[in-house]
Amino acid sequence: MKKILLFILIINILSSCTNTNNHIPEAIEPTPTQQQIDWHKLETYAFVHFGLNTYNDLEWGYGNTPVSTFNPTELDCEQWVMTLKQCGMKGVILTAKHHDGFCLWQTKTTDYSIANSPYKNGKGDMVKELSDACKKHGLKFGLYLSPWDRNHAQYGYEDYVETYHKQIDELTSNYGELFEFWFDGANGGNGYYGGSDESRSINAKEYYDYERARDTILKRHPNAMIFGGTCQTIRWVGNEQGWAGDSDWCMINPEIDDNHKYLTHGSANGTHWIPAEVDVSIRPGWFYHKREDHQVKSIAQLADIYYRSVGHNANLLLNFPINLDGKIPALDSIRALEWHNLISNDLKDNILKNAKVNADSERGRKFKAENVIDDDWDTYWATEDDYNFGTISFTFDKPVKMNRVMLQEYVPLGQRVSDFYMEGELNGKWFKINAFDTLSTIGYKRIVRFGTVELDKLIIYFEESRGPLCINNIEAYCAPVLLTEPTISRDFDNYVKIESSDKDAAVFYTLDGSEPNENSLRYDKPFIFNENVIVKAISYDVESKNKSSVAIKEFDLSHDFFNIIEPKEGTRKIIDANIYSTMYIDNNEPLTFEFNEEQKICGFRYLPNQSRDASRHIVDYELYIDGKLIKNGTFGNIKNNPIEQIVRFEVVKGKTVKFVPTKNTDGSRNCGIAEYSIITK
Ligand code: FUL
Repeated sequence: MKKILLFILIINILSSCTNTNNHIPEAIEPTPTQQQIDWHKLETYAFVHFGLNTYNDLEWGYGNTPVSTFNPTELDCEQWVMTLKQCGMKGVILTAKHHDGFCLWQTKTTDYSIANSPYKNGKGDMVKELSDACKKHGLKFGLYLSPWDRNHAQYGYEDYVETYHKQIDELTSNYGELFEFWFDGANGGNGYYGGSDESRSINAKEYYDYERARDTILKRHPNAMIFGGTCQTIRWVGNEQGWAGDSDWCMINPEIDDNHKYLTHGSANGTHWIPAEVDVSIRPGWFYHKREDHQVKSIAQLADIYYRSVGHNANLLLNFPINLDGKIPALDSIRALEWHNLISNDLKDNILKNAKVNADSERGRKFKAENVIDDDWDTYWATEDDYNFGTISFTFDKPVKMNRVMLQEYVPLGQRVSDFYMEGELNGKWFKINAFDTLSTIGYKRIVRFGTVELDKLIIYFEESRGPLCINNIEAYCAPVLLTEPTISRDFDNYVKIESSDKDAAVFYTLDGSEPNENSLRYDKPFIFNENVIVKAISYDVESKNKSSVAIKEFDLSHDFFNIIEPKEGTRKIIDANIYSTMYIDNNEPLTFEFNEEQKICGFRYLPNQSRDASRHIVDYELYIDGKLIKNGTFGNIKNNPIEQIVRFEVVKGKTVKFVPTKNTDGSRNCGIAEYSIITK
């Protein structure tokens, strides 16, 4: 019996030597830890920024804002958690302490904390309240603890480092499991520092002793990811706008100093698996400001962020500022929910499910090409040794339409692919599929977007890879056309542009004030129009015949019809159609337009600077036509709501319009104007 068994064993060994096909492909280092693999699978989770800044309209509190101002009256962590869950978020990270040093938990390390605020008579603990809500509703919980502390008297000295580590100790001991710990990169500079009111600088790499922090965190939370610092397991993506590179490796080399240039794209030669996390706020600011209520990101912007973060091999950390009531504002919740529904709907029916799959190289049945559509994350298609390339095709019974392809590499064996492209075949004719961005890397997940194509065969060519291909999943979808209101703009050269957020949508418009429909003018490229006009436009799906709501934009006579005679300089900024470029003029300094010929003047439009944290908006003004005061007034809520201000009055015939700002929102010397025009119709 023993002899027979030995014989079978030898046969097996021999056959596996001759048929390399059944070997698991060798891992290509670096590879992720199991914890990192689990983190990749989270894909989207939330940030909440909340604290003293919220109650003082600040982004970076100086460290001296009175604790007494922290007083949420309707705080509801369960509302946050339930909202975030409904939006598909897998976890939430709270700013336990921001740069101002204010601590949201019952800490023994400082008096600058919730314990000395009116909230629950000093008995509140935000870290506990949120972690309890997370436990109750099944959301993961993480913490942001700013290393920079603008309140602490000893910041910059040894004592503060001890305090900081005690804070880490408290936060990692008392609040249950943490899935991520966030060390912000902003460090040193001016601050209150216990009343010293000075600038202090530190060497972040050495000062904070991140190694000790890592040991404390991982001892108690072995599954937690660490963001930032010198022992990070995930990396900042290099911007706060919501995108990772279209080429994005999970690897970087933390040993080299010039790491910054690798943040967005990673590096094929990176020595450590440190994948990118994309952090971005649903509003311009991280903290809540009433003045940003009109700037919650649109569904189209959020969808783009999703495809350029999760779809670019990164995780998305989407921030929700908490408002003064202590809630996620309704507008933000609704927007995020609509966005989640949109993405779920885009990626609902996988067209490849029933396709016939073929590949030009397979490592054996265990690694067959069909594994990419079997819904099992742990089975994958792998090519033979030395086949660092390969082709896979999907054939359909009848023609299908698609505009998204999702690909995943089996990352436990390392990230490999560095170049690929796709073709379609319809009725025997081949065509290249033109993706919206460059196709190079895949990694944990890559979603490729392109204009809808019809095909009966999809073929993907993997041109280059760091080793044999290991692809565990490929899906394809036909996302419905996104029918959002088009954006209408006119530039300095009078070109009118009407853009839909979805390249598959048609755009129809009118210039006579009538409602646009599919029989109106069809937009194909920018056109010149320098007179006053109302443009109305819709996005339209030719196939379903569905349309968006109507976008309306009014333009006044362009600068072809007038000169700005004072001030002498900088006036281009107010007619350049750029909502961020801003001209500043002193209070009581006139802005004067002189028309080429007499006009029927009946109002004006003023747009304050739309940049994040912009200030010095005009509050009070006077307006003269041919020397006569026609109107003076106040823009009541402009500080909180800096949207376009439109003022209309009875027609006055004239040639010269003098607009004089007399007071701004800040009580300072000058006023900002991003755009300005005169209504003559
Ligand atoms: C930045 C900070 O300075 C911001 O205030 C915010 O917390 C963001 C998430 O990180 O670097």
